[in-house]
Amino acid sequence: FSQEEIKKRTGAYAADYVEQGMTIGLGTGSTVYWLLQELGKRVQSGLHFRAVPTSRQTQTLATELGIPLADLNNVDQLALTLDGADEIAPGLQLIKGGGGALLQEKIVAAASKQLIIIADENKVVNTLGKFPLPVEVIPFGWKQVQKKVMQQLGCQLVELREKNGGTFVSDHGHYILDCHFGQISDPAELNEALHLIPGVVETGLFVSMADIAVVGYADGRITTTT
Ligand code: DER
Repeated sequence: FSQEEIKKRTGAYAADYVEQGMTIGLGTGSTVYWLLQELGKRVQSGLHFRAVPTSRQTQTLATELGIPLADLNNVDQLALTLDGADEIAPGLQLIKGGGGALLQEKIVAAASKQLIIIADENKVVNTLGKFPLPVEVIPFGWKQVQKKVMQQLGCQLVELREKNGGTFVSDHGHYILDCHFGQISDPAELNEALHLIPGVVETGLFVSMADIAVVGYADGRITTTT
């Protein structure tokens, strides 16, 4: 199967986690895109649930598909959140944020009883860090954060994310620094160190947050890891 077909199969497979009457979190990205397509079909066939989106992109797509939305401030706890990831390491430690939605994704994930990650096999790694770690920062003085990540945390390359020839701005008006650590041996420690830098809003390190990873493979297998 092609990567897109793997994403489609994995996204559709994960729709089974959504049960009648649930209020859930809906992630962001190209794998979640296919989950949404499947959930849209099931809504047409009578499945009732409500969803808190993790980005404007997901909110728009969910609305187009007839998926009822909920405001996180009207919810005590979400039954589960289904979301993608950029890297999945042992212990289900994650790097997320490739799609630029990490802040809202982490808030929604933290409000959920369960975080279920859906991904293709390319996301599974032994150690985090080959994928540049997204760090969401306030625009004011972002170069100070860049300098500290390089000088204090020893990151060789820290790039301000660009989009369509300009600086990328997140749904919440922030910038993203993509930090090329190469290898992150202690995600928890790095996450804490980053949060101590004034101007850092959130990081793409989802440490001990995921409960299940649903991974699709080119040979057609779909595995579920807890
Ligand atoms: O930004 C994110 O964390 C998204 O979940 C995204 O990176 C997932 O990647 P995908 O588009 O390959 O599913």
